[in-house]
Amino acid sequence: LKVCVLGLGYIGLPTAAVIARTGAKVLGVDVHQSVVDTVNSGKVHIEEIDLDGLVSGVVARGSLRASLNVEQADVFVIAVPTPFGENHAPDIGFVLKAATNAAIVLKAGDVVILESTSPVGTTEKVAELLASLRPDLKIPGHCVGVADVAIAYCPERVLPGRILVELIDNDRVIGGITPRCARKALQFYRRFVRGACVTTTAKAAEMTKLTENAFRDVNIAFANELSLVAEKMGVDVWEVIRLANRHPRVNILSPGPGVGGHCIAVDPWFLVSAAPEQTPLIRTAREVNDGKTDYVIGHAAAMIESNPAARVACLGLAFKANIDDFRESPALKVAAALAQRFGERIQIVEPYANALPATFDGTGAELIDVDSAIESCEIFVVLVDHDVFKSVPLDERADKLVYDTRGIWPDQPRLAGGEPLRLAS
Ligand code: SAJ
Repeated sequence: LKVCVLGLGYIGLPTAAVIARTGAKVLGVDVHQSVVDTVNSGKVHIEEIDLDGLVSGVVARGSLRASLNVEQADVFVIAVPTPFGENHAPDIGFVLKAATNAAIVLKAGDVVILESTSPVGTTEKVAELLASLRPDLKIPGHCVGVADVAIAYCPERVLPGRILVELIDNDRVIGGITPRCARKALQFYRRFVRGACVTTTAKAAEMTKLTENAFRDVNIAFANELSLVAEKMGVDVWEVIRLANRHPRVNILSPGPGVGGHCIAVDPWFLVSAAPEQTPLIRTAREVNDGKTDYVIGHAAAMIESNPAARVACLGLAFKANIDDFRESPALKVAAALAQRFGERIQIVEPYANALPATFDGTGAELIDVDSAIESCEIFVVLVDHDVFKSVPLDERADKLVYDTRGIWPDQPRLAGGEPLRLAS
């Protein structure tokens, strides 16, 4: 079996490597020469647990290679980005470009699968495009009788940090332009997926993916809203959530400094932009989560202003715990805003960074380690729940003024009535 994976990013590269491990001959295609060169040398350009070993193995065996150009294959997997542009409208330009490239080499019997998170209807647009580019082929949805190729949508659902495990173990939703397309795509996923593979229509599969991430966003927004209410009431929100979650049908997520990453903070907008009138809840959840970041900036700034002599440690820049991914990170946004405003009073602790990102240039903020922060800083703003932060014992931080946006230190002393604003001495 020959497989061509278009897009060698966070999803495409692990997917290509996992398929190559099954013995298929995989060509990974990317628009960046540097990515192509890195993969061909058996290395990886992204951080993901165990990915480097897997890629070097399959490249050395000749099962995976990379190129700038698409070649003939039996299965095409499109895993390119779908960013959003002006007014949160999704941009499927990269998907259409990838499909256009595949169209050149497409032949009867091939399967084309879109994995990129996409607005509902995108797979049908891909079919339409292929029909217009290849009038010599019978394209599903655009022909009578049995089509020459199969076209399906199968969203990725993997969690960064667990990608290689979840690619195999998670259930997959496979949506075909026709039921026959879904069955063809199913045969392909059965090669490497241990989870259940369920088939449906392309549109239902597209909406399912968006729904999963919107569900999580709405639930995080609920937790973030609760954190504001609890603060106003002078109640510990973490305590309330812990207690409420003892109810058998309640499962509240964790508040934080906002929602980051490239999925949960983006995908709900695909639903909102497609059906603005029908999505007040999903839109508001997005606004609540983005608003929480601004709230945290304001609250931390007030603490810092009230203690003009204190030095401040911002703990974490990553968009979530125990990863080195800083894209769309609310922690980074908060730390950068504080550094812009308070300059060299701000120290950054991020064990997953070798240097501070460029947004800190000229602010005077410095990257330090946890021990230096404990020695030199009086105010701690906890922005990421990295395990290394959680393990700092109370006796090393009892005298600190702490703004813990992630609730990692439930034993931290608090003044009655909520967060203390001023250092005792
Ligand atoms: N977060 C909270 N509170 C929580 C949970 C998360 O504030 O209780 C924050 C995180 O700190 C982070 C953001 O939300 O900033 C997103 O983190 P996440 O762990 O919820 O999700 P991602 O973006 O790493 O991955 C999600 C996953 N989707 C779901 O869980 C429904 C993953 O399965 C998807 O494959 C991925 O999006 C994707 O690519 O769409």
